[in-house]
Amino acid sequence: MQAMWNAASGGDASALDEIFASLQRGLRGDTVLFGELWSARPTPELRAHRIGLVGPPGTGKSTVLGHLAARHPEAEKVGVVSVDATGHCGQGHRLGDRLRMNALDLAPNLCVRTLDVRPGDPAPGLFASLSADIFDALGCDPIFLESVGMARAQVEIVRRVHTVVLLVPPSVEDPDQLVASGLLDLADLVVLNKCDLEGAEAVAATLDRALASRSGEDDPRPDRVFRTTALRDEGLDELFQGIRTHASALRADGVFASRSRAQVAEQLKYLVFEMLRARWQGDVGLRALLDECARGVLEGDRNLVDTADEVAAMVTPPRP
Ligand SMILES: Nc1nc2c(ncn2[C@@H]2O[C@H](COP(=O)(O)OP(=O)(O)OP(=O)(O)O)[C@@H](O)[C@H]2O)c(=O)[nH]1
Ligand SMILES: [Mg+2]
Repeated sequence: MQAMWNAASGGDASALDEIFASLQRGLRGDTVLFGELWSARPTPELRAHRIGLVGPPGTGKSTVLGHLAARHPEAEKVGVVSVDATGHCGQGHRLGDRLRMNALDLAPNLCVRTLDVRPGDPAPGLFASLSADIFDALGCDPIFLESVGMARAQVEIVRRVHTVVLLVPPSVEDPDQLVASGLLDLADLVVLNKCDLEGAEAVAATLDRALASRSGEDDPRPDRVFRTTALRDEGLDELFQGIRTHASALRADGVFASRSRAQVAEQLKYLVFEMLRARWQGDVGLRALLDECARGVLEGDRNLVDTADEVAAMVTPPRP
């Protein structure tokens, strides 16, 4: 395990593949392997600034990301986790990685992973945040989580990051509707990309008004939309700085740490539920009890909901 992590730290792509394969097996129930993989991480503490890039397909997220990553010096490793719900990366992760980062050649300091998430997959958000943990352990900072495709992937990402960047295209049908949808409230930074296209400034002005009205005195979120034309690398300096400023503001008032804790708590919650489920499924006594209770429900002697509540109380150890 240790050798695998060391090789991955040195840039060995097949060692990184092995780490991700072990994570996947871990998430499918091989908790022993998962535990070994996690305890062999070279740096167990989680430090990286996690940035979520969300927005409709084709808005320019990958293009923006490429330009932001290029602003980091070569000595700083930048992680990118793409959550792909479109099935584009079904031909192998590395081909998928390149497909999604077509905007720029992959810089040597960029660690990219595309997660192939199919509709019905149980925990895309958990998979994404544990993947970010892997890059964190390999020394990447910052780590971007980019959603591709369906809205669910976006919502999953929002809870796993410190800074949410929402990208909007000028073609957005009705900017007022976007404001009404509540999506703007989820975002820390809002970016209007493709400002070279017609009508961009009018959309930007509507978004500016919405952002000005959402922010209170202590709100670290910028009250103006960032205007970028990623195709020509315009406006990216301001966005790069805006993201840094947001991270500093979060760190200054302790929100960074509380968001980090919330991310780990979310992971823990899922794993605890999964472990309880696995334990209960193998518990012969519980199966017999359920069978007995089912008989009562079937015959009308027991109420379904009250019975579930009683069984839950029986299998949960009393509070100390
Ligand atoms: N006109 C214009 N086109 C842009 C700009 N930025 C990106 N594009 C183009 O928009 C298309 C989509 O860009 P991507 O960066 O792949 O967009 P994305 O949001 O990552 O797309 P998905 O990952 O499929 O959701 C590409 O053809 C880009 O060249 C821009 O500022 N102006
Ligand atoms: Mg993309």
